[in-house]
Amino acid sequence: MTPPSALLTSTVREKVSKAKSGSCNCSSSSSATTELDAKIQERIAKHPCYSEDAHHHYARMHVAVAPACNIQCNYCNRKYDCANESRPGVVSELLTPEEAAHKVLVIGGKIPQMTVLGIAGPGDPLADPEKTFRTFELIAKEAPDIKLCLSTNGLMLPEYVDRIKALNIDHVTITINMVDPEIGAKIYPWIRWQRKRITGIEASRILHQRQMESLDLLKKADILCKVNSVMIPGINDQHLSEVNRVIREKGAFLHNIMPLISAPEHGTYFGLNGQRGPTPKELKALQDECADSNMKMMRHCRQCRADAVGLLGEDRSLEFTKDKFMDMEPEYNLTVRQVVQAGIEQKQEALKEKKNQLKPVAKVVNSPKILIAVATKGGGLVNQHFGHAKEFQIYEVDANEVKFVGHRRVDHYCQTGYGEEATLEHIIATISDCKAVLTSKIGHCPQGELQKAGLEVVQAYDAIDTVARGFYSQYLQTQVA
Ligand code: CLF
Ligand code: SF4
Repeated sequence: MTPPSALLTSTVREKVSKAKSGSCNCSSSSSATTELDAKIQERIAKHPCYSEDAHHHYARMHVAVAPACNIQCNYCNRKYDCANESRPGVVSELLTPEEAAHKVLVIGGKIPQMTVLGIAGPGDPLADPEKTFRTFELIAKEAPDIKLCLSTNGLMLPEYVDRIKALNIDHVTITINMVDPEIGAKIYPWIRWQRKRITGIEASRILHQRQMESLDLLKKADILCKVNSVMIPGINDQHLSEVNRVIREKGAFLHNIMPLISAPEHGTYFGLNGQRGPTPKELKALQDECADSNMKMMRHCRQCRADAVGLLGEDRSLEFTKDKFMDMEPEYNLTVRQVVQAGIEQKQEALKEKKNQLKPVAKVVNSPKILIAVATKGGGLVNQHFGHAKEFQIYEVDANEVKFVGHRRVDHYCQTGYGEEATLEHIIATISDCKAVLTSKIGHCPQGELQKAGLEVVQAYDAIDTVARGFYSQYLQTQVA
């Protein structure tokens, strides 16, 4: 079989390499600023975590090649995946770099809209740098159009920024939960540093210094940096706006504040001690506060597993377990992938145009804001049956915009082919602050129950923006009447 890399002409290689590395030269003129924005847009356009729009269309995958960790977080049990990028209690299947590369080539063929390969555990990728970098090297060689992405706690990052740059890894996430070591001491009981185990406030002081140094070096190297922060009520919730200020000043590109997920069965220090996570309302309030400071906030994170595959809202990892993917032939083909992705770009353009047409000519002042819940399988459309939704995307709507503000997980209503009453009650409780549910189809019974609970039901198959604006106009009329 022709190796996929041999399918590339040198021109394509050059283009791919430029798109992957990006380049931005700072300048104070406004045309340069626009150009800079355009260049950054190009770098994030197909990254489902760095671009909210991309997450409706493009998929990512993770390979679990790095099991070791060099710190202890109080929300982590090392029997499971790194909780800095994953939902607690999840165990991923560990792979060698060669197995991981094979998996990427298989999935790159089967899911041509898979544009990003991330390494996010199951431990810290830089506590096991050789496995991590060997994997990246293999993939960079065989699948040059796939963006490489790394997530780390930052302790060892300063040592590897040059290597990261040399490999064209253009997206790096650091989990930063504090900029004050006294607060850090309540989150991190120890770190392993220079072959010693350091505890107490000294551990957090070292971690903090290394994270700050990492931010500076990434900025200097022009690598886009996302910061993840775990919101822990009573410990760092009041402090995260300060973290936001510091990372913004240090040039981080995006801030992802994630809720602590904590339960006794996860066996973590916080779980066993009854530490609660934030409510959706508390999380949104903090994200809104940080967004007001002009920082780009990520609100569509799904806290995915270290072997996640698919669009962010879906998880196809079970289709590609090791026993299955090792028997599959790689079908990666750059030309096919480019054709499929060009089709997606056209659809995105059409949606954007439709959205722009619906925008009011001038900003409407004092327009009331409402929340709506959307059942979607992706593509920026209302296109999912109510009973099949495992999550609802939440949008804040007013006369000016339809803004994605988060998602809420639910158990799907039609689990056995019939509606489950208890599940419906839970769904209603989860989205009770919304004014409407937008879905492609819904049965009479759940529709009636939702209406009784004060939620309007809109059945449509169209762009989310269009359906949401249509509902909003009707809603305003009922308010006037
Ligand atoms: Fe993976 Fe993370 Fe890269 Fe995305 S995930 S390494 S930046 S490709 Fe994304 Fe998943 Fe949230 Fe992470 S939704 S947990 S932010
Ligand atoms: Fe766990 Fe990740 Fe923290 Fe390591 S960095 S202790 S793997 S959550």
